[in-house]
Amino acid sequence: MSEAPLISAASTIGEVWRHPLGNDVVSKILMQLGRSPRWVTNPFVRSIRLGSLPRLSFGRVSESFVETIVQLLNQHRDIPSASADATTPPVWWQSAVFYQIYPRSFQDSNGDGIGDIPGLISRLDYLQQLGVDALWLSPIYDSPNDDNGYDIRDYREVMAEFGTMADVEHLISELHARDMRLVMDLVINHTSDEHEWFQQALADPASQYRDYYFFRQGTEAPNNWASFFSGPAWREFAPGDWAMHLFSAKQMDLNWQHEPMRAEVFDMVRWWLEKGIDGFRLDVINYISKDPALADGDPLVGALMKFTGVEHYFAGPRLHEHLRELQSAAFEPYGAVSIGETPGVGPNLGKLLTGPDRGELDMIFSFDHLETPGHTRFDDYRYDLEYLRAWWQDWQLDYGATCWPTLFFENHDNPRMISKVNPDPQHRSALGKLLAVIQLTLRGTPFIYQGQELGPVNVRFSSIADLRDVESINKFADLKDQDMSDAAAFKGVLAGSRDHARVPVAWDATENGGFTTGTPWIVGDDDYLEVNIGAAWDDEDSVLSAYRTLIALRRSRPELGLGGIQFLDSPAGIWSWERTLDGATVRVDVNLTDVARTVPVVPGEVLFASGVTASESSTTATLGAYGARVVGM
Ligand code: TEU
Ligand code: CA
Repeated sequence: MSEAPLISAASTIGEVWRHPLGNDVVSKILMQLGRSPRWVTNPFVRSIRLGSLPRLSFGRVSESFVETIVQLLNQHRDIPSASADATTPPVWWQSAVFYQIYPRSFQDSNGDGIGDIPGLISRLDYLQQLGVDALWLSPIYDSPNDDNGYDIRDYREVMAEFGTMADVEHLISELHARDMRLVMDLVINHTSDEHEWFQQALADPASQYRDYYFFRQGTEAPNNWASFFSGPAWREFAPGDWAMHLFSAKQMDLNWQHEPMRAEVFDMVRWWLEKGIDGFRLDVINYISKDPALADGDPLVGALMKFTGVEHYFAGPRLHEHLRELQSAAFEPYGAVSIGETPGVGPNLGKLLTGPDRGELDMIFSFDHLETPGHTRFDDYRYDLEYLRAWWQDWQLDYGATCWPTLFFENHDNPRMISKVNPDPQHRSALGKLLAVIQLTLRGTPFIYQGQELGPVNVRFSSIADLRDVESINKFADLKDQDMSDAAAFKGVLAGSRDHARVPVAWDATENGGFTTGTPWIVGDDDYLEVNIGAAWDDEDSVLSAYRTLIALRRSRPELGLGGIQFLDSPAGIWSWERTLDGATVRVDVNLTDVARTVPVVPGEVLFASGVTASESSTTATLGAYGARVVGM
């Protein structure tokens, strides 16, 4: 593996731009600022030396910022390999279609208003008939549910509300009996503060478990890092005794520098893989290596990235080492798939995490396509699909040349995509089908989030009392502390609340959408009366039927799975590509806008069409607002 030149204060911005991680970091900063790369690639700026930035910026760029960038880039000097290992045989997860289950809201079986494993098992026939190949199951381990299971109290016990270990083993066998697979969620960046390890560390400062976490002593927090869920990333458990939590105050970060902790994690992973599950999605896995100095976060980086301190852990010094150890100690022996959730990771670091020659992860979820430049999830704005085109086309051709992309618009952490693009109800169905076509015909592995197949929209929550998510509730309290009114604080949370995706799945038009006979743990609105799986299943024109058709197409047309991809020149607002394998070609044309546009008629069999009408001339067709067409050539 060749290495990028060492970076120093004497390095120019141009040299940083040519550094793999440097390019990712500068691109991310430009994206946050909503600026073009020309801002840094022009001859003047690219010749500026890092060490001159504090002076040229009149101190806005600090010396510590320069030191942090230099250190970060020199910790990741590997240059991603430019050639895919063509001999790598295709693996199941490349052509599979995944479906993410948030079990708390999928199907309740015992009337307590909380989804559970038996309820999920009762819906496996539906998932098999929809055509999905594998499930990603959000955490089901014992947890106090401060963050709905992402705060694990016991990795080897099943959360009581979800059922028993026997239920989980039954789920595994039922899935395998249907030739489907199970990927579970693994949260090993942190545990609940109620985990035995943490409790022992609290009870006895001389405990062996003390070094499993980041405990520090002092009269104030050890540094200025911010939590993703508001407030500082440190909690004072006893006077002068602090522990780190990047997320909620009950999610305590594990110290991956400590080998005995790593060994226990690897043992637990093997224990689950021994039960026959097929792999894991790894929660915020790029955060596990913290810069040992735990230095203060740079104020400018904190302002840009919204979370002070993130530069000291989003890609820490031993990240690759830890991932290789996890892979070789736990995943490789079982041939298990590893899917990293990697917030903030760009294409070049992504290649270093998933390159076939790296031995670290198989796939990653990067999130930079989910918000357009200059926006955060909590901004109420209209998402321009032209940005999706630019960002994903680049990832498909650059990252995708040697690594295997993931394709998703939604998950349990994000509001519904249709509402971000265009909340006008007249476009809901067309937009739902458009997103399905994009997600299921680009190159990579699609991850459909539960309910997405209905063409869902955000929930008409009316007040903070309707919300359950710790991130939303903490953010509301934060805004209230800034003297906002309840209404203004709620407005500041609503657009980005993760609860839009966490209301129960709408199975039918009966009470609670058939999710529960009890009182749901979270209540959505009455959208389920019109839009639900039972009604949509029998409606050939529904978004669900589009998903079912397109998933079946991926099976009948291998070029949509492992095939190559070529993007075609197309008129404004139209995005076109071809997928090819062994001489077979599928062409896709989509209209990214809410106005009708013409596309050329192409010879072949129309495999899917949404909003397509013939036009006067025999050589062109019309794609209506958010229309889409898939042709087998
Ligand atoms: O999410 C981490 C993550 O990237 C998002 O939570 C994001 O950081 C957050 O919404 C702030 O914008 C994973 C899980 O998917 C999420 O559900 C958990 O809350 C989080 O980690 C902590 O485990
Ligand atoms: Ca239940």
